[in-house]
Amino acid sequence: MNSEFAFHLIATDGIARRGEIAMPRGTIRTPAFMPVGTGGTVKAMYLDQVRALGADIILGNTYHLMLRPGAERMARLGGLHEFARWPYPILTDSGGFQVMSLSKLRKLTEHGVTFRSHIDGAAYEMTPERSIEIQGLLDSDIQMQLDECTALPAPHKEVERAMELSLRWAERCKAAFGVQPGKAIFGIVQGGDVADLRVKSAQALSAMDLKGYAVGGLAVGEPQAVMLEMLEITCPELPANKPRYLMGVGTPDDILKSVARGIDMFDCVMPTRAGRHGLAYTRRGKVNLRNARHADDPRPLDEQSDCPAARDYSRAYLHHLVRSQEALGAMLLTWNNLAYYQSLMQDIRDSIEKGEFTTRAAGISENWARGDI
Ligand code: PRF
Repeated sequence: MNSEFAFHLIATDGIARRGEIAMPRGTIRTPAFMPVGTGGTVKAMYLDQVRALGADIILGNTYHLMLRPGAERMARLGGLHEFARWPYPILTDSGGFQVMSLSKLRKLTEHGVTFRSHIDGAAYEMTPERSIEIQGLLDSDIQMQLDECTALPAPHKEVERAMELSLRWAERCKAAFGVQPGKAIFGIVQGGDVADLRVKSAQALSAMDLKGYAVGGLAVGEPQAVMLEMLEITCPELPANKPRYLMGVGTPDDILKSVARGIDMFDCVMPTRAGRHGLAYTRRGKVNLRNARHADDPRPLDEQSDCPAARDYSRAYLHHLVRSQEALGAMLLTWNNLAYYQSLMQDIRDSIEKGEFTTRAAGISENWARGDI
């Protein structure tokens, strides 16, 4: 445990990095996958289970929590850790991305963004200062700057405007955050699919000397090759001694390829959302449990897994639960999927330490390509 936020590298293997972020509420082993706990819950999971799978940190969303139950109420109730019974680190997204994707009647100015709640239509204003204030009321350990993420494809001028605005908002968020040794604020690189804009954004943010950096504005409609090219351009511009977080990514293949390009942290709704839709992630790829071919299959998803959901229940039973829309179906598949993602990250961390990341990544991909058996 550390009284201050401190990142250090334990090993590197090519560009891949194995590190550790020490914080007052716990240590985050990187590369890390952060399960998404949007509204104070990792859907269909007990947080004790999430912890037991090896998650060192979870993600919460400013946008959802400000609307319901409300940031000031959360603060009165002792903050998000106390509210949700998760005493370990929490990273919160700043709200801009969700305002743009979920709310109605948005109006964006230099000052901030006004919008109507997707829940009851009530009017709100989000500014860089308010976003940091809310993340403080939630008692978030790693806070994200307010940014504007441009969906791709987009005109160059539009990508440039949003990137420049995000830089000015980063300065305002940094000022609003002030000095909090045990906590961190991360900047977010924008710049769409334009190499020059990515470089400019990464350099300007690096000069602000924030405690970590996210790469935003990717996995928003562009091909994977474009995302990887942007990482190849962006990561070398970021300081080597600070953590790098790729927001909202991704598939196991995206994660392997992004670690190979220098990314340390990930979050994605994929394992949790897929679990609620009858999809299982396994060493041998994705299995759609809705499919009739599982109706008579007594085999578990993965007899070698440590996770009871993967090891102890038949595919026939999981198929039955999914088809009957039973809550337990979503619970077991989410458990299985998060177990798979956390074991993937453990595998990645171990292989970087051994200097075997490239070979191991190829092996994981090969097992996926071979498919379900
Ligand atoms: N900005 C913020 N949150 C995000 C993104 C972003 O660009 C993305 C893009 N993949 C996911 N979540 N603030």
